[in-house]
Amino acid sequence: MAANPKRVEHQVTDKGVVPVYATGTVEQPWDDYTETDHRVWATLFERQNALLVGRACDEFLANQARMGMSADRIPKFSELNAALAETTGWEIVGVEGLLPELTFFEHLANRRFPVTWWIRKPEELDYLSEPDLFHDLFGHVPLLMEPVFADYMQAYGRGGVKAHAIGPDALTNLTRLYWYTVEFGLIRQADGLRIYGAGIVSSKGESIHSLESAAPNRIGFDLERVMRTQYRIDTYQKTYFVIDGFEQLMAATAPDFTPIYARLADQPAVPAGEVLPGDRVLQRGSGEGWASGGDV
Ligand code: HBI
Ligand code: FE
Repeated sequence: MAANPKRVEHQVTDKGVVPVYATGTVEQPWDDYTETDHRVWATLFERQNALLVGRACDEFLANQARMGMSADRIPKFSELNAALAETTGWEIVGVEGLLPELTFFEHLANRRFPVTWWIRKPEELDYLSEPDLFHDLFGHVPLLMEPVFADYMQAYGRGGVKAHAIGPDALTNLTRLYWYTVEFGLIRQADGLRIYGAGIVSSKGESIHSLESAAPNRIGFDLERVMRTQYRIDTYQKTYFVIDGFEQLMAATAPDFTPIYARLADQPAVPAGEVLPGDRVLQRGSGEGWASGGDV
């Protein structure tokens, strides 16, 4: 059994004490995965794909198939890297788990996506405290085959390196953008709303909740609104932001963020469940089941 890596240190952040792993990359120990590891992958893969037809955006499912991901076995990073190399030039690198922010940004800025090498245990199927192989590989990697989204991810990494030099408030603004797009973003297709966020597509409950529940707000994407908005790390999101296409997301985030950070510094953060007068409201949530405290 591929044991979970030893945690090398912990970082005190505004989200509490989080484990921070070594910053190095590791080879995927594919031969060490056990039948249990492969069965966890197969169970999650089959369950999610059954849910995601009609819920995930077209690009997600098409690229998952195109790169040859299946339920049979945990995919080999080397095989997926061959598909990525000939489409968008992205590369999967194995890591122990969460990386220091700057290290993470530097990988993205160089078209490297860090994927945790170990997969959750059978008893952790539905909840995990940190990203594992299934979240990273199943959730994040297929869209790295989509050229415009691949460009967005690299631009995000470059922005992260710059934000890291500016200071913690800029980093907070930028992390919110990552959270409400890369992790929990929704996209409008001709045939309706679909999911593109990795945190949603890798979660059984949130794949349904994000599109079909009356509880959350669904609001049209606006860059500065998103960068001001707090989010949830322990429950479903209270608000989902909707883009009209990956081109819109890329265009919206093309300008230099420095003046935006300066403008946002004078504005209060927006609580996760709030609706503002200028919002393009697709659904004003009922708020049913919302936890009162805990926005970060
Ligand atoms: N490290 N391996 C890994 N994966 C992530 O998604 C990740 C990270 N470190 C920091 C981080 N994400 C977030 O804080 C980003 O918003 C930077
Ligand atoms: Fe993620």
